[in-house]
Amino acid sequence: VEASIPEPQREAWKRNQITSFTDKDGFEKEVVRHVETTLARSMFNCDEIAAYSATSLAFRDRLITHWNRTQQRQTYRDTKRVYYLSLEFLMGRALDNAMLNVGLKNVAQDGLAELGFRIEDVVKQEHDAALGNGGLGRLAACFLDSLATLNFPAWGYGLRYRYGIFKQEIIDGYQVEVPDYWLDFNPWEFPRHDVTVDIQFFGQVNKKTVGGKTISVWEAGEIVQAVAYDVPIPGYDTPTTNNLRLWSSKASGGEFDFQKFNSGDYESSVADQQRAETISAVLYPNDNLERGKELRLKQQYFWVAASLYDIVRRFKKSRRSWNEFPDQVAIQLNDTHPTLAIVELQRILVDVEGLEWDNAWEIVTSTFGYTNHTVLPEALEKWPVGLVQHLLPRHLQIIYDINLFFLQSVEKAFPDDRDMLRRVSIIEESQPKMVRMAFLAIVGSHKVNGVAELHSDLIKTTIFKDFVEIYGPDKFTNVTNGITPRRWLHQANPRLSELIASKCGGNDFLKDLTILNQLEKHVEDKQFRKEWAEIKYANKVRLAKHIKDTTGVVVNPASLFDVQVKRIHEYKRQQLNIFGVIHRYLSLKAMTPDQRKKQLPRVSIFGGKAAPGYWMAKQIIHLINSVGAVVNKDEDIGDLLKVIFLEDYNVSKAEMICPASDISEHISTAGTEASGTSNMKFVLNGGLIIGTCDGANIEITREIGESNIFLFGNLSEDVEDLRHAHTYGSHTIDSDLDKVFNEIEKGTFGTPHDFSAMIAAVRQHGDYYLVSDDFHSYIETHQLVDEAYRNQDEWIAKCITSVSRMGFFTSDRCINEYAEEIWNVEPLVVDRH
Ligand code: Z15
Repeated sequence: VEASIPEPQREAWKRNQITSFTDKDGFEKEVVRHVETTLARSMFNCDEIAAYSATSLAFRDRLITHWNRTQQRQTYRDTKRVYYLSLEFLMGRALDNAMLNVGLKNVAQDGLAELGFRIEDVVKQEHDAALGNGGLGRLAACFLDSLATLNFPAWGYGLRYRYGIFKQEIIDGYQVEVPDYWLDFNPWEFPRHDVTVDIQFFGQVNKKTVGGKTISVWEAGEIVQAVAYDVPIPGYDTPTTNNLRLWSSKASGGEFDFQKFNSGDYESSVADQQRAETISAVLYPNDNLERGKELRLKQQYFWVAASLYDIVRRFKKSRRSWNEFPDQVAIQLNDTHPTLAIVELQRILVDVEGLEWDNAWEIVTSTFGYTNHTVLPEALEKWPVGLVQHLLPRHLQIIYDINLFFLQSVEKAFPDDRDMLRRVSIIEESQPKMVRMAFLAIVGSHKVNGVAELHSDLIKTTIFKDFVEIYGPDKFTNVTNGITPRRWLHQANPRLSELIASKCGGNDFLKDLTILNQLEKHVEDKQFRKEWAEIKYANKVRLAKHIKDTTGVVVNPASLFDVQVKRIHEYKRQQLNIFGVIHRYLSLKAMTPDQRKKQLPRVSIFGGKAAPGYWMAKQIIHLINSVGAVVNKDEDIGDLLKVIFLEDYNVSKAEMICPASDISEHISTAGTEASGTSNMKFVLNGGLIIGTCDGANIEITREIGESNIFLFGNLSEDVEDLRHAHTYGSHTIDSDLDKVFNEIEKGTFGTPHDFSAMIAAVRQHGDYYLVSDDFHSYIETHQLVDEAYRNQDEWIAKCITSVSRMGFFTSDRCINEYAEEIWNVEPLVVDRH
């Protein structure tokens, strides 16, 4: 690597190489230096925020030297790289993670203590980086952690939103959205004002003849500049530090359009600037829903075009032939949001680089892989042809050509099936015509994967059935999701991690999670069970304190903590949960005081954001809060039932909540939740699950054993028939659920009219999510949970056994599967310095 520096200067550079701190004294020096110089404050004026900032800067400096070495090594070796394109990266906090991954948290803890700070308080000063909605964005963040930990040469590419997912406040029981301005001070990013790309929009396509060849030239109507911001991603216990590159938009040609400015058109030059900055201003707050807004399409193209320009520029440095592109570059599309990358690469190769169409297309399809994350029809992206034509005129032409060649090949293979062409066409012949992005992603990729076994089977037999016939089954594969045990066990639950390490021969399990299976031989160890139970209890005490501080409600940590935290969505069925809670409340109310004394106390904990435009989801939040308001002050009930809605659920709250759960709810209508990943987080933290046979719940059951999970409800294969029966047969509602509805309608939980739509969805509108069909089984299964929890010793044994069998669900395993089956890339280990 050093050979790239000219001989005469090499010695001076080497002599002055930065050495990062390794001990407490070195760390303290760095903190004090940053407080005094970078932050221009003094020791008399250093509060917790300054201590957080200086600590972060000290670690950032350290990461960036590792980052430099990692990048140099990757460039020098010129191996194949992976590019993970995702519109969302739900990173959470960086400092705690950086300290643990680098292995210097203890050093920082001691150093901060000497300087007068508690590390827990310092860490809490950090604002979550919340550039994502839910599971999809958090998966991308876990993947970055695993890619770095496993030493893969990999980059993430995303958008640097000025506003991430909104902050949720609960006012009078309703969700209120507050903007999340998080960039005030962010020590974790490096602006690269020298890494910019001009991105064009609108305009028209002209034909030009160059050397007897006709080429298409896209003349821009608007140009916006993309500026790179780099976020270092440290691997755990390795010097590898990868890069997440986020693009920010600004007006091209400096602050203003000087021509307009000088000619006196000040207002319009300011307006141009604002229009440019709007592109990366805000994350769309919908999870599992696409609304087809022009600005969203602009975001997608802006990000994809800047990323591809960057990737191609890097490839060109190695002066290889274009046919080697897929040997050097693997691009993974996280859902269909970056699908335009397929079209953009084809455009670059054909229009700019002058390759023949077929040659270019071979390169393109060998480069891309596409991950599907949902079968919900409302989440599948479709863009009106007219909008694409207007914004990206050349891309629409290319899409039409891709479709033409694709349909010609289909016609050849299936000459008698006219309807097949209509069904698989990338262009839906509707009014207006639409571009089907998932179909474009399939046609332009060499592999398509789902995110859990059931989900991967479902896409093959339902939404992508025809494509399995066309391409054969091998193009479609499964990579079951996973989570990083570094953040979700070691960081979130340090005491449990330490206890596990003491039984598993140290911290190696954090890099090879299958080592957890060594816990199983200790299940019978009484002392071990006791320590395990104590840790769970302490985690519950911490959550109880948070509940008291944020809601004023006092909960008893000895109660069973029953948790459902995730985005609020009808398919995830928080309504089933709250109806179940009401059923429990009514049962308790109907008991004599003596009977009540025998009941198990429970705390039902909810959390999650509703998309601002999702009215029904907001009604569900309101019902949960309304039930809480009644139940929590009912003196007949006392500790037997509390209902809590935790405000502003996010990654850092999840890190506190997961370790404190006894049972968590993953109760989506069968066939609707592609995978789910919080199910894995809860089990890994020693909690059990109540869930449906859906997504990764099925594989969790296979791994941990049926006796360690509470499954209920109808199966995915029966859903269609049940829905049909609701609509065309006579639809009778479960009698217990009917009583719940009647109670709501009596006004027990406030103005009944507020909740009439939720009830009508079940009674009158076909109960699409099968709430009534699954209600009885749900209630019965909760009774089994109560009974099981009474036997604490057995319960703890189930928890330990489950954790010991969770090795499969590390995102390290996923990344290795992607690397082998889809990307064909190998790790590149960087020397330790
Ligand atoms: C999202 O968070 C998920 C899928 C989507 O299509 C969109 Cl737009 C957002 C989630 C799935 O709902 C969840 O089941 C899965 O675990 C997660 O993606 C990661 O694959």
